[in-house]
Amino acid sequence: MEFNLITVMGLGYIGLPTAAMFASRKKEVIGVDINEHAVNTINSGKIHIVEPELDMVVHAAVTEGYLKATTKPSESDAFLIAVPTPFKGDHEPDLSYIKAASKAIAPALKKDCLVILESTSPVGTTEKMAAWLAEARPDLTFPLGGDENSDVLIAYCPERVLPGHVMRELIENDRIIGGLSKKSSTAAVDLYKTFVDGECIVTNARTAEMCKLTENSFRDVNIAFANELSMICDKQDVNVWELIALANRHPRVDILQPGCGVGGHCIAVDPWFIVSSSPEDANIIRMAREINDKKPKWVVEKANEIVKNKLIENPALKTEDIVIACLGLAFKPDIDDLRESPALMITKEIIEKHAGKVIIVEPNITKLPQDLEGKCELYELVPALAESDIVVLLVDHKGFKNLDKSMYSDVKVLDTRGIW
Ligand code: SAJ
Repeated sequence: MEFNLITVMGLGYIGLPTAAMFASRKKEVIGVDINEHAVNTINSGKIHIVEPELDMVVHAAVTEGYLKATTKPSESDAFLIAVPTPFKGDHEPDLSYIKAASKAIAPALKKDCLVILESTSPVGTTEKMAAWLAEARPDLTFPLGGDENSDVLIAYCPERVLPGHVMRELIENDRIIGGLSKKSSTAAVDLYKTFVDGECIVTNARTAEMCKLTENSFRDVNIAFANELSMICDKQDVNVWELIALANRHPRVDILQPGCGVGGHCIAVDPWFIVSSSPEDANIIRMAREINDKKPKWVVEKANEIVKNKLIENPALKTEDIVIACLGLAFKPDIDDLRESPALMITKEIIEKHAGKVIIVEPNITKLPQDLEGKCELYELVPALAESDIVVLLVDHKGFKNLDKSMYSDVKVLDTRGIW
């Protein structure tokens, strides 16, 4: 099938790169977002998020007239929904953004158009979306129950790109495509082949939904294993990083790296979608979430212990004399994204608990987040190491690696990433 006019609902970390990618292949693309600031920024050829190479591709697409942003969808050959699916207070998935996007596109649907859901979703969401669309458009037929002759085609195709490498991974990664009918899957493959060099593998929608949740849960469980090991090894006086490097020499062992916790909008969220739909059976998956969520508290306690030990070693010292430097605020290395960052959580806790000065080093930002202003100071690495008594290394940013040991020989180090 040929798709010349494509609408992308949601212009965030996934929607905007995807829209730009179609536009770079000379497809006419309409990007829709409820955030007017994002819409205006994109229409001026700029971007409102940080992702390497995205700015160039968006600028070219807008300048050449292939990409336009707006707040309301209109008729299209294909609609892609890439809106957030957060969870609510009780870890239940919040599908309200998908429902709102479905309602918004319903009036613009026409015979033979294709609707694709890309948002990470609990199993059964694509069927729900089809039912919402069917309710809004009784004049059209939908592939509910696998109808191969439906007017509208519907498929689920999860995004699986790694922040920081989105533009490359969008092209290279394989895609899992789960149509509600075979015809829907074939149409979705045709659409993605516009820019995807990886394989487009067809399955049903429920399996595709579960596949995305499984990928991120797999990583979460594996990180939890490493984090649990790190806490065990701390008590047993074993260097966990040496241990993991040695165990990984076994041909069938491949342990991930412990850290200060698991952050971001994906790995720390998606496993809960499995837990909330199968609470009786999803034991390892739930426990992994709990272990990874516990790790930041463990780091704060360790930092506290170091302060206490310093005071015992030197009774003349007062808590307020001790300077703590927190290295890294981002949720992972070499990005500026502080959303759901365990490093940020830990830093805030340390600031709250510690009576002395707290210094922050985060080379990827130029200004402290508003709620930290006045409570701590943003430093460059070298003066931070010179001024502090305790260093809590939270993120393995490039700039923190391969330092000369003499730079931190006088400070007590809590290295949560094992790079020092
Ligand atoms: N982390 C560790 N130890 C490790 C690896 C990661 O502590 O060995 C931590 C990171 O520091 C970070 C968190 O885990 O706080 C998540 O980082 P990440 O790089 O593992 O993943 P994300 O959240 O940036 O992207 C993930 C990817 N999923 C998988 O690798 C299975 C990406 O491919 C998905 O597209 C993305 O989630 C998503 O959007 O779902």
